[in-house]
Amino acid sequence: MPPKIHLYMTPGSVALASHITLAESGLPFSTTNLGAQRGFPAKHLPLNPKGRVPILDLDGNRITESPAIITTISLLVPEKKLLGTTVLEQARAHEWMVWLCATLHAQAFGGVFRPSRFVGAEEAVYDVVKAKARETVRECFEYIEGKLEGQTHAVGHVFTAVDVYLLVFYRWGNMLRFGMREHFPNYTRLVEEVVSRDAVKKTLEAEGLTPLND
Ligand SMILES: N[C@@H](CCC(=O)N[C@@H](CS)C(=O)NCC(=O)O)C(=O)O
Repeated sequence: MPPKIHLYMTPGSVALASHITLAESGLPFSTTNLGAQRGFPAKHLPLNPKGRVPILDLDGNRITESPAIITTISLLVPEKKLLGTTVLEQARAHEWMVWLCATLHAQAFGGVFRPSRFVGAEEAVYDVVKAKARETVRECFEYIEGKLEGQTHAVGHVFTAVDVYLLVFYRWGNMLRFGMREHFPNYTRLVEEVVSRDAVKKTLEAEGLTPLND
């Protein structure tokens, strides 16, 4: 019997990576939108005391943190090789995911979207924090662009869930007007291929999103 899987998410958030990975897995699952666009609703804190989406419920066990959720889904369908085939590819996939989660998401985008997490109520310096964070986002995009030079995908030469995780931040880059297509052609080529996949199209449609948010 397949596991009972439920994903708590919010459209367009980082939960999109877990949502698409579930769709790619072919496993049956259901979703609930927790409405965390402008902050995690306090009434849902019992689901995740850290106050974040995504949350994966697997047979009654709740799993948080995108890299852990994506790894869990990948382990449920080993034949799909959602995080690569060889030991080295899987190591690279985790290397990417940890960096995307801790540096690009939490540090860089965190500073742009939530400067209060860095300087508390010091509103007078929010713009300074945001400007520095935007610079860090750009540096991260440049790093990604360089890593994708001569590479069809983030890991090896085939699709992995890392490509989907990268799609989330490309869409945010367009939202923040980073000129993604103009400045990051390798990154653009990758995400254009990602959004042509059936599972990705289906998930974007289910979340009510345009593919690249441009
Ligand atoms: N480290 C977590 C971070 C998740 C996260 O920051 N989610 C955001 C949406 S993109 C959220 O729930 N924000 C609610 C809030 O900041 O109050 C992960 O990678 O899953």
